[in-house]
Order: sequence, then structure tokens, then C-alpha cells
Amino acid sequence: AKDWFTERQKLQKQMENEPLFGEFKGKNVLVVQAEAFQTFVIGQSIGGKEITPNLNKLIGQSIYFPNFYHQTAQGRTSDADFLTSCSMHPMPTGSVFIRFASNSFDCAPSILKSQGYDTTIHHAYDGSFWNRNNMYHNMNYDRFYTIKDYTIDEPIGWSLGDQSFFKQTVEQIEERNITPFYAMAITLSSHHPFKLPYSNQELNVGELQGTILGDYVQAAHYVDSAVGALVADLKDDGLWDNTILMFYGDHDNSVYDWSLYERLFGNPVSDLDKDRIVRQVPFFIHLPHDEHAGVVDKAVGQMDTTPTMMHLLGIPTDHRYLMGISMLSEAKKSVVFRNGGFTDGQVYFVPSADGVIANGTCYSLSADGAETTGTAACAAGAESAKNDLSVSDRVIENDLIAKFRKEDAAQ
Ligand code: GP9
Repeated sequence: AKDWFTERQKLQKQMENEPLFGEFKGKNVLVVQAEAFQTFVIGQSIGGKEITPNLNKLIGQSIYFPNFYHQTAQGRTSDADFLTSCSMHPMPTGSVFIRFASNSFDCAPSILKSQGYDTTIHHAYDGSFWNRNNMYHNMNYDRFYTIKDYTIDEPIGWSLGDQSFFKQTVEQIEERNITPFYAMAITLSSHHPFKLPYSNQELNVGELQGTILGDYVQAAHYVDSAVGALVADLKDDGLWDNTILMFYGDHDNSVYDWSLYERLFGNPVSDLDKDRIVRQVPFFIHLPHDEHAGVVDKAVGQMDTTPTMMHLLGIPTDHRYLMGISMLSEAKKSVVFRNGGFTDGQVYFVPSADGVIANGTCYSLSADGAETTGTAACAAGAESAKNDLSVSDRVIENDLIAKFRKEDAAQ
């Protein structure tokens, strides 16, 4: 496993000579992890209205990755947090937050704290859920703001509506008055089963009315309006121009009735589309100035988030134990899913239930679409995906990063 990381660290070194490395040194970072927020709602309209008008507008002002994939497994929201913050795969069963909360990892808050950042995490729910209290302590956050720190003045779903959640989160950050800050905000209003109060249902979802996908679309629209209000708040408070804002979805919505999606899109959904719809969540980076804004089509995944942040902030990662690579780097790598599937932007592999590579489905991707091809075209990538997952599992199960660090210190 150590050799695997030595090779990965060589690829991570590459970003130090690439454009944008350190261009935003010392800037604040605000990360928004949005509950069950998927890519298919971006740019989509229903009843003549955009589902996500604010995020659609943000595309033109951000670096936007339409081919960003979540890589979560049974640990759902906690897996997304672990993948993006600590740049390792989730476990095949359970949640790393619950099973391995005292192990050593190189997570974003501890890296940034070592660089003088104030580090906070904000989630308006019970601090013990997903064992967050323990895991966040291990991740070296200065403070975890839980439901106890919020006034429930907009009750929605499990707790507080995202609009008020964002507003109070910005107030909490401002009250600390410590810069630079790294803050992560985890939303909740779009949690399954997506039932918003009537007054928050602003869209006319037509024939999806009364269906779970109709409710999901209403919830996504509400989250989008909360993001619009957050952006306005950051601008009003003078934070917009000195803060990197990252926004991404944590995992899919668990709605697998494809006839509902066909009604929404107005066309049939292929098997490949089904797999991609379930795995694609949007990823936005808004930088303190807009000159690098654009759509980047490359295939990237949640575990690339912390390396990307370090790239922008100019913090080397070539001595860290991170499995991802900056999304802004030219270094090549594929996005590996917990089920053994992967994509590198050229091919997309969907494994079979028995895990035998030859029994899986390999698609070759092109600008015009996708077609199935022999599994030989995916075989090397699928072997490498298996190996990556096994390295990650061994490192986590045996707390190997602690051992690697000792070895590094002795050298
Ligand atoms: C609860 C929230 C939801 O705190 O993070 O987690 P999920 O059920 O989506 O994994």
C-alpha cells in the first residue's frame, strides 16, 4: 500500500508546476455539501421554470464539473464527507465515520489547521448522528456547530430549512472573526422523502405531482433558492471576493423508478444513463475572481476534492496520504466507484453482480454518445479499480497511515 501512495504522491507533485497552483493562497474556503443533490436537475426545467436558476447562473461564474461523480457506499452522507475531506474510499460495508473514527487520516481540516486556518463544520442536526462528534474531533475541526447552535426559525423536514441554516452559518463564521477560515456546511432540507411544507413548493410539477420525483424536484428548487440567498449574503457581507466557494451533492436520491425520470426528461433513459444519473452530482468552484470560470468536462470524483482545494491554495500534498488528484491537474486518473465500476472519460464500466470483469458491461464514450464494447477495453481499468479499493480498505482497516507517518518521520 505504501508503494501505491508513493506513485500517487508523484502525480500529486505535478500540480505544483501547473496553472492555478497557489493562485488563491490564504483565501477563505466555504464548502457546501448538499443532501442528495444530483446533476440531472441542473439546467432542467419543469412547468416552464428552471429547477435550479441560481446554480445555472453560477455555472457561468464558476469552474463547473458536469462529469463529477459521487463515490459513496452504505455510509451515504458520512461517506461523501469522508471522501471529499479525507480523499479515501468508503468501506464496502458500514461507515468509516462509525467504524474507524479514531484512525489516522490526512483530512482537509487538519491540513488547513496546520497552515493557520480556523476550521469549522456546520450541520443543523444531532451531533452524534453518523458518529460525527468523534470523527470531527479526530479530523481536527476547531468547532462543530450542531442543532444546539441553531435557532429553528424555519422548520423543514428533519430540522432547520437550508435558507436559515446558511444564514446562521455565515453569522457563526463571522462571529468567530478569524481568518483565513475553512468552513464546511452540510445541508439537510432535501433529505428523502423530500416532503417540503406546502408554502415552499414553488414549482408546477405537472404530471409528477404527488410522486416522489415531483417532491424531489421541489426540494432541489428550494435548495437552489437557499444557495441564491447564501451567495447574496456572502456578497452583502464582503466575503464573496475573498472566499473560495465549493458546492457539491453528497449522493443520489434513492429514487429508481425510471418511468418518473422519463416523464421529467420527455425521453427514454438508457441503462448507461441510469448508472450515470445515479452517480453524477454537480461540483462547482466559485473563485474570488471569475477569470477562470468555465465548464470542465473531465471525469472527476469526490475524492479529488481535497487535492483540488490544496492546488488552489498552493499547499503541497506530495507527502500526504490522499488517494485523489486535483481536478485542475493534467494528471490522468479514473474515477472508481465502490462497486468496482469506473470511468476515465473514455470508457465507463458497470460491473456485474458476480464481480467477474468479463461479465460486466463496458461502454466506450464519445462526444456523440456511448456504445457497448468488448470488456477487454475496460479490463485494465477494472483491475486497477479493484486494486485501488483494496489498497484503501487495507489502509483503513489496519490504520496504516499512522504507520506510514512513523516510517516517514524515521527517515
Ligand atoms: C443527517 C444527514 C443525513 O445528519 O447527514 O444523512 P443520510 O441519511 O443522507 O446519510
